[in-house]
Amino acid sequence: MLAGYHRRRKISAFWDCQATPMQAMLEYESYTLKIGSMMGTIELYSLDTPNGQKIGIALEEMKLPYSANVIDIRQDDQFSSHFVGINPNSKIPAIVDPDGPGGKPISIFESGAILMYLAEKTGKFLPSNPTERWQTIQWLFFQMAGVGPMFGQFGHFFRYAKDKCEDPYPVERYTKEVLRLLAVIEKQLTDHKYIINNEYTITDMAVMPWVVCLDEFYEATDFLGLENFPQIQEWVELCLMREATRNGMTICPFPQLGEG
Ligand SMILES: N[C@@H](CCC(=O)N[C@@H](CS)C(=O)NCC(=O)O)C(=O)O
Repeated sequence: MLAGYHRRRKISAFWDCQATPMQAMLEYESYTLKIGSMMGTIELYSLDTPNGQKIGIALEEMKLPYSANVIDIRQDDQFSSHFVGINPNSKIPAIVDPDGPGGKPISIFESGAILMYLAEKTGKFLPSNPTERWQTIQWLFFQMAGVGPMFGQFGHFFRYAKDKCEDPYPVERYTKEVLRLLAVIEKQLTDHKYIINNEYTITDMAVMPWVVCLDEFYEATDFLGLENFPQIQEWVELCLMREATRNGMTICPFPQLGEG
């Protein structure tokens, strides 16, 4: 898988580049697509941000064959015509499954939809019991509509745009919302090992990278007082004890800037 990843990274550097020998590139693309579909290899287009990591975790946990393509959003790869053809919304992550419904290729964007698709495809990490299944979907939507957008805005104003905005209001507003959401998760985990009872599901895969991100990307551990959420800490450790989960978080690393 990683060999495929390195080979394709070289190609991705040429996307939208006028000087590219187009014929050779198209032949190469169609060759890798043919080989990929023969093997049922899922093409992942992503980067190791929290939204991207969710899908890496799912692919590794579900043991699906995949090929990882890094989309460097700092270099505007997400606006290349190739990627826009896969996700018209120009955001990572996205996948192309050559073996979709009816054996036909399908491309999917929005990390929550991808997680549900992969869970249905494999019959893993989305409980079959209807009550637990809907609880899983409910908490997945809670992540998609609440945790992701709110934590993301917090990180933007707290870390990345801190020199661009002197008004304290955005940090105050999003800090309050992040703490409120953390308290909701903390409560849910009080009598559950994972978010849905004792079962690791796509919802854990969706929420956990965002909690890790508060520390690793935003460096906000002390500011937010994350030690005040012991159930969350314990659950993050439990998730990270899973080798496939740890591996999945690193499959689309940020290229060093200046790297081809
Ligand atoms: N709701 C989307 C959010 C995707 C998203 O915001 N991706 C970010 C990286 S975490 C991105 O691609 N940003 C690039 C840009 O905004 O141009 C999902 O969960 O897939």
